[in-house]
Amino acid sequence: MDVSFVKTPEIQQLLDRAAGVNESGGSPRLKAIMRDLTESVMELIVRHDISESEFWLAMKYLSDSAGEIGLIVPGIGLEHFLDLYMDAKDAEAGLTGGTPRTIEGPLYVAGAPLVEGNVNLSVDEDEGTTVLHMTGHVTGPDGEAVQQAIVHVWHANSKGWYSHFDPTGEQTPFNNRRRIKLGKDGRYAFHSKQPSGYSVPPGGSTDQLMQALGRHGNRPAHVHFFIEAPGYRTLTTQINFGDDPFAEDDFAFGTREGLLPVPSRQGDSAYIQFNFQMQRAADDSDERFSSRARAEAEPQPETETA
Ligand code: MBD
Ligand code: FE
Repeated sequence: MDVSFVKTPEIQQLLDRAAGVNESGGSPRLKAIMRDLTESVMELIVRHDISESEFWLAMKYLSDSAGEIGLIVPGIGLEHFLDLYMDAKDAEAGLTGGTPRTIEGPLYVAGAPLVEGNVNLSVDEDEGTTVLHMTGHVTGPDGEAVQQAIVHVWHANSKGWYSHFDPTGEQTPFNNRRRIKLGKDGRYAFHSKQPSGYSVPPGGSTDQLMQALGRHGNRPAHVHFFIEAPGYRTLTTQINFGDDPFAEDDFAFGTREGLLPVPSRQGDSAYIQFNFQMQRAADDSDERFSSRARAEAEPQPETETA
């Protein structure tokens, strides 16, 4: 059958009623979006002649995978699409320059210790891994040192697990997570136990989907950042290790040109020198974080910082 079946009066009336189009209450914006969403699903059903059994299999997948939505969204390219869309809107508005944004991912935890100086991120034992030393500065559009910057940094351990989300339960709450308060020179420096790449939980919903698509669920080793400072646009980004086997094949599409430094390796140490450039905020909302729901943990008493 042809997709135009969805455009018949009977289906169009069904869509109007289901989306509350002629009801006075509710949100007009949500009505419009819901109507388009439902209509798109109907068109998919017809275009691919989806059977009742296939449809309910998909619904079961959706309900079973609720806990992995934060992984499925990057895995199917939607989180990267949001970045591309924001970039395109920025370009249209003449807003270019600075460090590229890239996906946040689902593993940030608010409340990490606020520290200063050359910071150690890794509190827990993590045997056999290299020490990563990362340094650089944070400047604005004119090359000025950004004042009062806070660099939120988080990464996995050598097993690819993030504290707070580690199924082995072996990490303390903020291992490999800190908020670094920068001085007037806008310079940052930290060292930590070098992360390994991330893999989606074996056998989980994301893994099942990736396998069914003939794909894998691996990310290269990477380090996440939020950088915030008064007067500047909050930057969400990450660096991925340019020498990782998955550097060119990230399942989450988070690797971008300009964000793939190759560490300089000497003995048991790896060094990355990376400078960030922020854009100026046009208004208050630019300075804020997006309102995405994020994990939160109790701020910890100050731990060692060197
Ligand atoms: C990660 O560590 C990550 O950064 C992303 C984007 C998705 C899954 C796991
Ligand atoms: Fe990550």
